[in-house]
Amino acid sequence: MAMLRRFLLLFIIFSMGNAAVRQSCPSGWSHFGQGCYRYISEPANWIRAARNCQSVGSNLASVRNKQENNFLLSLLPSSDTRPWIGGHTGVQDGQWLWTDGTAFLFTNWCPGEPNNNHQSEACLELNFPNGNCWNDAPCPILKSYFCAKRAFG
Ligand SMILES: [Ca+2]
Repeated sequence: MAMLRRFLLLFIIFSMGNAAVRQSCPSGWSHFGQGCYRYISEPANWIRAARNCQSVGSNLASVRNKQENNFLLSLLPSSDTRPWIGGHTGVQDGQWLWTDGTAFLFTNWCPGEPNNNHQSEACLELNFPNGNCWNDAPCPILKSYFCAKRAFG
């Protein structure tokens, strides 16, 4: 009976351990709020970056508030790194969407942006210089990027 009790106790502890793991993120991903985030340093154009994120069960990161924006900035290897995130206006000029389908509500545009310079800027880069703010940039440019997916549990 004591043996059985010990076994049950171990089983419960083990189960709780698993539950705790389920709340977090896979190895190599950083946890914030309900999400897991990964900075990919290998440069890619925006569409390739989006597809690379999809290939590992994620999307290019969406940014829903200032805290999430600051969290992504904190993961950058240097203050002048300007990665892609999931915002795009590829369907209709000026109509911004996130690749993960969430509503495009919060914005952190730099002054004068998005300017769709030369009518060729349909993708969103984080951390434009002099303000750590957002800029619309040409999608074919090769950049590092952020993937994001929901945390387990
Ligand atoms: Ca721009």
